[in-house]
Amino acid sequence: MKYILLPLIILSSNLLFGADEKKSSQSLILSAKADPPGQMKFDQSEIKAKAGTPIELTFKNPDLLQHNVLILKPGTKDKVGALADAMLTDPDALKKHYVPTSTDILHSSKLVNPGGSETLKFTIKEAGEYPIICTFPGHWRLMNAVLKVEK
Ligand SMILES: [Cu+2]
Repeated sequence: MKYILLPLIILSSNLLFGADEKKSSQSLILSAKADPPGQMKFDQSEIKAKAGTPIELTFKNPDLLQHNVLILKPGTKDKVGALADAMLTDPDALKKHYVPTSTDILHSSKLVNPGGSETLKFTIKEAGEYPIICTFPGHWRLMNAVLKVEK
């Protein structure tokens, strides 16, 4: 009987903790594809979140290339992508982590080195489809996904 009870207690406390955590924030994980390396893609094309609840988005980079991650206003992927392309001639691009200057960019990470990760914390109040792109030169056309925020 002892042997059966202990796992049950651990399991139920995990369930309670998990439920509690959901209310305060939602943890999302997005990764760069790394097998084979250099694909310039995210591992998911869509991630979902709830409007109004704090989001903790962890971006992992197991790839051999550097990548970043940007969350954009709905419908601005091509516009911000064009700004990312234009950074090729910006001498300060590396210093800026290849993040263009634009009010369409809601949140952005630094340039994440191979093997690194970064967690972005933010809240989105309005439901919608928010583009996620990497703005390292030449990546955004392939390296994009959608953060689908629902009510
Ligand atoms: Cu990239």
